Amino acid sequence: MPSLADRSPPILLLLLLLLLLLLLLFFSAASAWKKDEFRNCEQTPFCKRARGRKPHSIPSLSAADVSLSDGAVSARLLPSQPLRQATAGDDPESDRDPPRPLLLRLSVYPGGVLRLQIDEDPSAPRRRFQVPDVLLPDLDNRRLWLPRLSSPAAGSSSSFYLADGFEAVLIHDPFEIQVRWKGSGEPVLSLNSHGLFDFEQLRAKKNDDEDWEERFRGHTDTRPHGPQSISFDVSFHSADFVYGIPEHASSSLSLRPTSGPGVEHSEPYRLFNLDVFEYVADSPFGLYGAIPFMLSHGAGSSSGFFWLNAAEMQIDVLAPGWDDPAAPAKGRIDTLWMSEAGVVDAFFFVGPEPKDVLRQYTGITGTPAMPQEFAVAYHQCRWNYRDEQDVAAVDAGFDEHDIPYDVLWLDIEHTDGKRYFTWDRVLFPNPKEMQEKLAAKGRHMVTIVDPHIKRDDSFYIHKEATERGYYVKDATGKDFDGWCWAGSSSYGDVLNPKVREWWAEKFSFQNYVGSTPTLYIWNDMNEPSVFNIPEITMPRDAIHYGDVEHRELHNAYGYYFHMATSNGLLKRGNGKDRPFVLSRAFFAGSQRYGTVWTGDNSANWDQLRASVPMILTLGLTGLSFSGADVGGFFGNPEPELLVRWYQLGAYYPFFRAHAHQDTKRREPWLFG
Ligand code: MIG
Repeated sequence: MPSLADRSPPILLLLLLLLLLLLLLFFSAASAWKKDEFRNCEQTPFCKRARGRKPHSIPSLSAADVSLSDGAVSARLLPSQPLRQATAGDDPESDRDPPRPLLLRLSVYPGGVLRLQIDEDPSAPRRRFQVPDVLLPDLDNRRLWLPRLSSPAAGSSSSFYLADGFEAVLIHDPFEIQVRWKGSGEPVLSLNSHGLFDFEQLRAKKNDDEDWEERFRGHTDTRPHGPQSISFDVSFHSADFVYGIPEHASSSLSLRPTSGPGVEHSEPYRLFNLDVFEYVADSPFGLYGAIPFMLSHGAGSSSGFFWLNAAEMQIDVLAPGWDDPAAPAKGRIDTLWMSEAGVVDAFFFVGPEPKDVLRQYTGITGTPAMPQEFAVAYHQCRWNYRDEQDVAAVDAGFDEHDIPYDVLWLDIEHTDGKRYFTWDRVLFPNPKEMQEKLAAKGRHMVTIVDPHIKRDDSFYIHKEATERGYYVKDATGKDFDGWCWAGSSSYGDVLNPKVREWWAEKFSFQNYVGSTPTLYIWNDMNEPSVFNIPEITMPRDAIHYGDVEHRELHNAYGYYFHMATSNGLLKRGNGKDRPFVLSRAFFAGSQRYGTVWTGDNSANWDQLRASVPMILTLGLTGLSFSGADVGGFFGNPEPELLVRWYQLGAYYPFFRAHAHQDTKRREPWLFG
C-alpha cells in the first residue's frame, strides 16, 4: 500500500491543475463579454425613470375632441386633472412646463391592423423623427375609411370597426386603447391600461445650468434637445407566452419575464444595435439588430404589437403580479415599452392565429425577398481565404471529397487596406478569372463591403463622399471621423436617399472593378461599429440628413445600408438578377433586402443551442432567411460539435460555415 508521502505529489499536482483551471476560467470569463462596456438600464436615465414608476402613479392624460377626420380617428391628449399634483419628487426631469396637447390618430388597415400615432403638435420646437422607408409604400392607399364612431351615452369612450369580429376602442379618461372581440367584448390587446404612458415633450432649457448632457465611460453625449423619451404599457390578453423583439441570445424561444415577482434581477430586453464582442448565450442584452415587434400566444388566440421607432428601446416583460402581488393576472402578459426618442407609431395585430399575426405584420413591413436558389444552399466562409491559390484549393477540396457547396466567401483581408470595392493586388491579382472559374462549376462568390470608408484622399469613394457632403456629421458639424478596420474612417449618411443612390452605383460592374455577375455582397459592421466610441458605435449626437440625430435612427442605420447595397445589386443586373446581400445589422423590414446572420457566436454547445431560438425568433418577426455561423465563430470546435453543427445548420434557412481568423482551419474534410 503506498504511503501518504507517495501519494502527495499527485495530490499537489491535482491542486495545481485545479488552480490552473480556475485561473483559466477566470481569464476566459474576463476576456469574454465585457459587460461594463455597455450601458445598463440604471445608467440610462430614460430607462431608469420609466422602470421606476408604479402603475397609475403619474398624472394621466385624457382624450379630448375625439372625432373622425379623413376616415381616421383623431383626438388631443390633455392632462386629466389640473397639473401640479403628485409628481415623483426625486425625478428631476418630471418638473416640466405644462404640456402642450399631444395629437393622437387611430387608423385601420385591412386584415386586422390598428395603427396608433401620437406626436407633439406643430408648435413643438422641433420635429420629432418618424422612421421613413420601412412601411410599405402603398400602405396609405390601403387604409380603410372609417364611416362612423360609436360612443355610449355617457361619452366615456369611442369605438369603431377594426376587422370582422374585432373592434377598437379609445377610452377617453384616462386615455386607453383597446382591441376587443366584438361579440364578447373581451380585450385582445390594450395600451396604457396601467397608466404608464409618458411622453417627454421637447422644450427649451429652463435655465442655463440645467444639465442635459449624459456621460458614459469618458464620453459626453451633448443631448442638445434634452429629454424626449416615450414609454407605455402594452397588455396581451389571453396570452400565456410572448415572443419576438430580436435580437437577443437566449436558450428559450418565449421571452422570460424581466421584472416582477420571481425575477431576481434582470435588465429589460434592450434593442440597440451593437457590435458585441463574444456575446453570452443567454442575456436580454441587445445584439446587432432590432425588430420592435412582439407576438403573444395563448389557449385563446395570438396577437401582435409593433412599435416603429428606431431609437434605443428597452422592453420589460412583466411577471404576473408585478402590479398587484396579491392578485397576479392569469392568462395575461403585461409589457413596458421605453424609447429614448421618436414618436408613437404603433401597430396592433388582432391575429387570431399565429400565421394571421405574421400576415398582418408583413402586410405593413413587407414579406421576405425571394432568394436565389444558390443562396439557400451551403456557403463556405472564413476570415480569411488568403489568396487565389487558397480559394482554388478550398474549391477543389469540396470536389475531391464530393461535398456539395455553392458559394465561397471573402472577408475583409481580400481588399486593398480595407478600402471596400478594391482587391489586394498581391493576394488577388485576377479576381475576375477567379470568379469565372467558380462560375464555370455553377458556383458563386461573396465579398464583404462594410460601411466605414477609409479617410484616404487617394481613395475615390472617400473623395466623392467628402466633396458631396455625403458623410454623417459629428455634433460640431464636421464629417464624423471614427476608428474601424480601415483606421480613421467616415460613414455614409444612408438615411439620405441620394446617398443610398450614390452607394448603389458603386456596385455597377464598371465601378466595382474586378466584380462579375456571379459576385454577391456581405454587409458587416453596419450597426454601425465604431471602435473608439463607448459601446462601439456612433455617438448619439452625430447628425444625419434632415438634422436628424443619430439617437433617433440608430437602430435603422444598418437597414438603410443593407437597402442601398441590395438596390445596388438590383441596378447592376438591370433589375433582372435577384440580389443576395447578407447583413449583420437589421431592423423591421430588412426581410425585403436580404439575409441576416446572428454575428460572432462561439464554438460551444450553449451557442449551438441558442442559435435555434434566435433563428426561430427572426422567422417569427418576418426575417425568415437567417442563419448562425456553423461551427461557431470564436474558438475551435471539437469534431463532435462541428458535426452536430453541420447537422443543425442544414436546417438553418441560411447555411454558412464561418470562423475567426485566429481559429484552426476547419474545412469539413479536415476532421476525418
Ligand atoms: O470585428 O470581417 O461578424 O463575421 O469575419 C470583426 C471580420 C469584424 C465581424 C463579423 C465576422 C467577420 C469579421 N467581422
